[in-house]
Amino acid sequence: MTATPQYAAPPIRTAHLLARVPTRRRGYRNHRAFADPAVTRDLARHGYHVTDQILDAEQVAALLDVCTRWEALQPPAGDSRFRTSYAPVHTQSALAARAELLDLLVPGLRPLVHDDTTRISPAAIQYKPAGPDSGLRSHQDASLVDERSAVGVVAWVALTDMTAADGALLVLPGSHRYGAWARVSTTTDDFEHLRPAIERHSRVLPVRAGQVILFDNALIHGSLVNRGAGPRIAVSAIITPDGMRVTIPVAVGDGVPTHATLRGSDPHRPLDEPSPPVSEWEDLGTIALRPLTFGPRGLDAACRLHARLYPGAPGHPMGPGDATG
Ligand SMILES: O=C(O)CCC(=O)C(=O)O
Repeated sequence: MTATPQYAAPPIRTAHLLARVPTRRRGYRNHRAFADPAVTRDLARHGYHVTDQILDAEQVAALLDVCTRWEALQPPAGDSRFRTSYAPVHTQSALAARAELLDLLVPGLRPLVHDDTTRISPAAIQYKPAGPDSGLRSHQDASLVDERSAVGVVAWVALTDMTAADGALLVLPGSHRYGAWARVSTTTDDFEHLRPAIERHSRVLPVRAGQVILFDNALIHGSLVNRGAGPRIAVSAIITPDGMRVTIPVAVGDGVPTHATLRGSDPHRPLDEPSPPVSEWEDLGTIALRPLTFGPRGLDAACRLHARLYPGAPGHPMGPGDATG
């Protein structure tokens, strides 16, 4: 028998979701990050924004070359599971890829942001082979900043054209509003019992190579099985307020985490120096995580309320052949 986790913080219930749907995240007012006000408006409203073409064909080709060389260095895989250079991040090939993303991707994304207020850090290659295991279940990424007053945004850049059939990104509009709780990095099955509700309300985001999807770090997201003929390839970067340290909660103990150690990066570390492993970042103390006790009906109600208050979320619903796994 497994012990019941002892949480030290009150649970997140349906009432939290419903109260948060109409509440704007303060970070979008506190930080002037994006050059185009439509980007901030969509991020604040829905939790994501799909840009027009940002990278040109030459930039896309150069980044594809980085991804292809990284992939060739990976141990052979016997399945079609999603692969990222983020984990493990300290291999030689991941460090080399990160350095190249810094040179090639970060300058390409600069036109999107106000340079004087915003830091863009290279993150990872997101490589999805074609095949039945390639879906990525909906999840949240670890929080990167204190989301009560700030926002962290992922810039996810398509390097191949993609429709639902090629493993496009899937996002749950509005989930960044009620989902801004302290989160550890995990793609465990926290949301498995919510999957039908998540997928009913999620939007598929088809894009062409060179387009960028900006999404709030709290957004519930995943990606579809790649039913195409070749790999679906993307790269990502992290956008945070300049001068603000990145803070990542790292789970304490085994099993379902109830607490996390908050680890803080050095905000003055130059971007061209590789970051040490998160376990070596400054220990900022222990924080309590909150159990998620809402069920599919609560999530369903929050999604319906969001759609009523903020209609027109970009993207289209999942089709009958689309799956995350
Ligand atoms: O590239 C994908 O398919 C998923 C990306 C993702 O989940 C992430 O960047 O956190």
